[in-house]
Amino acid sequence: MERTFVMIKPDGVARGLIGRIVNRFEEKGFVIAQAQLLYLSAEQAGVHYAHLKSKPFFGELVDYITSGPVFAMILEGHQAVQNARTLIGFTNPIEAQAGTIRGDYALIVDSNVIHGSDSVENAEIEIKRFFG
Ligand code: IDP
Ligand code: MG
Repeated sequence: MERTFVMIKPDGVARGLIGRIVNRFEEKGFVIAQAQLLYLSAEQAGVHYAHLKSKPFFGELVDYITSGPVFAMILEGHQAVQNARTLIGFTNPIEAQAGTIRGDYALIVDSNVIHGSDSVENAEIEIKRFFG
């Protein structure tokens, strides 16, 4: 069964959305294989977002993702990576459709509530990074 890595970001945790977001993944049919509240170090954040290092918002992104605890999960299911990305919605909440997590719970790309791995390969790398 395919696995993916999903993480409710500090804004989602602070707004009390863990239960509602976990519920959506459960209703969709995913199995929650592991879950854990954790803090990202600045170093971990830099590695996780290495593909965005050249962007002008990189510093703010690292500050944001390390600003409080995140709720990290390993989800299992059929084509878990793509199914989770579809449920999460587009990166920019303005483009994310209603019914998706970002479409329903976020207004702005700077704080878009949730992360989901973008490929099977990256999912395995991120699972290793955050769950060892
Ligand atoms: P993804 O999270 O949908 O995979 P990525 O392009 O990998 O999107 O970007 C990672 C994260 O970086 C986004 O979820 C968002 O938190 C942040 N981000 C992306 N683009 C911007 C931007 O233009 N301004 C501020 N933050 C951004
Ligand atoms: Mg990404």
